[in-house]
Amino acid sequence: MKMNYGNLNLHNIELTITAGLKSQLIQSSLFQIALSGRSNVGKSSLINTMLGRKKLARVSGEPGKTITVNYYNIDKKMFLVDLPGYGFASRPFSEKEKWAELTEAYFAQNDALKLVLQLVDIKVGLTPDDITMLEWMNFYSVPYTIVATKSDKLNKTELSTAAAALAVDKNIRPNTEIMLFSSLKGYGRDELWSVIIKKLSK
Ligand SMILES: Nc1nc2c(ncn2[C@@H]2O[C@H](COP(=O)(O)OP(=O)(O)OP(=O)(O)O)[C@@H](O)[C@H]2O)c(=O)[nH]1
Ligand SMILES: [Mg+2]
Repeated sequence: MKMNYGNLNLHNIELTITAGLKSQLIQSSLFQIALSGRSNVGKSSLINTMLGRKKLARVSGEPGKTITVNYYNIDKKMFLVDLPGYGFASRPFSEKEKWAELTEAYFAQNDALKLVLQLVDIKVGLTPDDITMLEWMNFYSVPYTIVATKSDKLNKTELSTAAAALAVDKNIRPNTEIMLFSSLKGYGRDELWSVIIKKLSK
């Protein structure tokens, strides 16, 4: 498993904070790459795959349990930030409120945020909540790339059809990169790291 990308040494990683309160959000100039997506889309699995660890980020059977912003410090050079998942229709209203409050606070005046990796389950496609999230990022000019997760669930033909549909979807900013990813198979890892490294060196 490759553990060096650019000048990042992936052996040097720590979960700095699991922030459940606005006051715990990190105010630092260290670059941030954030992961956004609905509960169960595969955010934690992607973090484990990207960082080359099996159990650093908790992979949950039950979605939407903890509403926290998790900051992973990568070799003291950047943060990979796991944002709380959305789309938990059956969860209580108080949780949705907490999600909105924390997420809005995270995005507010965050100059350190270089890119959002917007995760979309390739088999499910865009959900209404994904569309709301995209509209919001479009409006605020937040830079994002689409990462199609669980790509192992489709065969080659289905995969190219689904990716082509995303590429022309009007909810996604024109010319947005659509990256295919699978934590199960480990593919897309090198490609995603090269996107991150490119952003960091800008
Ligand atoms: N087939 C397949 N399953 C995956 C993949 N990535 C994640 N999963 C499964 O999807 C489920 C949710 O994965 P998580 O990584 O916990 O998803 P999450 O987005 O972090 O979910 P929350 O933390 O609840 O918001 C788990 O059962 C994973 O095993 C993948 O690449 N392929
Ligand atoms: Mg998770």
